[in-house]
Amino acid sequence: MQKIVLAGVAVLGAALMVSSAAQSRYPTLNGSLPLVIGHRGASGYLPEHTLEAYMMAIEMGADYIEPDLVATKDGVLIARHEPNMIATTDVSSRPEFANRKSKKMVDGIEEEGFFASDFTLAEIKTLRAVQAFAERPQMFNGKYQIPTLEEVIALAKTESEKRKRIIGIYPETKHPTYHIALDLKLEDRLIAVLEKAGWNNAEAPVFIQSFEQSNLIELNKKTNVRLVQLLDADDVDLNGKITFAAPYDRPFDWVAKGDKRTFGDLLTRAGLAEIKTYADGVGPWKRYIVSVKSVDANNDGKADDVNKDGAVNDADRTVVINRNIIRDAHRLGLLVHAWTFRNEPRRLAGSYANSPINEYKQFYNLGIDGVFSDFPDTAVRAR
Ligand SMILES: [Ca+2]
Ligand SMILES: [Ca+2]
Ligand SMILES: [Ca+2]
Repeated sequence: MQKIVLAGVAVLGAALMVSSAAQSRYPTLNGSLPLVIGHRGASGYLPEHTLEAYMMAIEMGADYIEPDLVATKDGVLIARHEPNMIATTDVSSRPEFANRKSKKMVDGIEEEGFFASDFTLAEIKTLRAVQAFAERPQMFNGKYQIPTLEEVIALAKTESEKRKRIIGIYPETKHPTYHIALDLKLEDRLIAVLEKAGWNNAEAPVFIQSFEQSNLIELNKKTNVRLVQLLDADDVDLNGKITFAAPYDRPFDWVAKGDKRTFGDLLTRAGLAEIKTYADGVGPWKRYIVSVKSVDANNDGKADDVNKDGAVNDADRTVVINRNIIRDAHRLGLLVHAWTFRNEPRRLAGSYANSPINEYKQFYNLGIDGVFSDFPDTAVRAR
């Protein structure tokens, strides 16, 4: 009798899985639709990492919003892509902060600018965000504040309630080793904020991501929140093969401890199995999955300007499927969330015929579990 009941449950389970997979149309790991992650908010439209940019991503249908995290002098986690605020805020035009200009080593590279760790949160709140990409709208510069992680969580919760759908957060620990050297270690601070929000658990709508490995291994021991290992690279060669060069060749904690492997080694089957011991997914640069190949008809070793617009960029390249990383990762039960999807024609391979929809559809059809997009409206439309 018990056997029959169990068989019935199994059939019901299978039926549910089929219906949800059919619903998603795409071969994702768990049969649900690929997630649209608002990369730095709707950063294609508004200055990145502002509540306004996150709000726009939510309005456009993003499932997750993505705050990159750095620490202030007083140890508060704020949303910035870089510890150096010179390119994304108006700090360099503020005479009151002129004496804060300094040089610091960030992952082996010397930078000059205004670093978050030299400013209190109260001081940072007087700054205003600016658009860092010259080709994107500049009209919102000087209008929006720099948000804290707590404010980003509050926005996600309020909007989830209002819209009757769950909006998650996808925080990235930026430069964990650098922050340890400043005595502003990120991980316990992040856990404390998640704990306060009631989101320090496996069921919370949260993924924590990092390009470094040691801090994810540490986080895996301290929290049940889902973790994603990011995987960078330098570029691709003329044939579409991934190339490795510092500082994008390996996690900086590996540089610090002399581990000579590259991010590419983490995407071999053995590397993925290693990631599986501490993380729930991988976040590779999209070129690991679908790369781009150049034309070099004149054999000078450099990519040609195929579309003759005076610039050599992705529009002159054609797509080539690299290795089936999605399949390898899925076999191990790892999610795959790739980055970064952008609408600008120069960032789209010629094969997509100027339509970012075609790029999303290719990745969706390959079974990608999530996409980090600067233009979440397009990612949602393609889905
Ligand atoms: Ca990020
Ligand atoms: Ca050439
Ligand atoms: Ca061109």
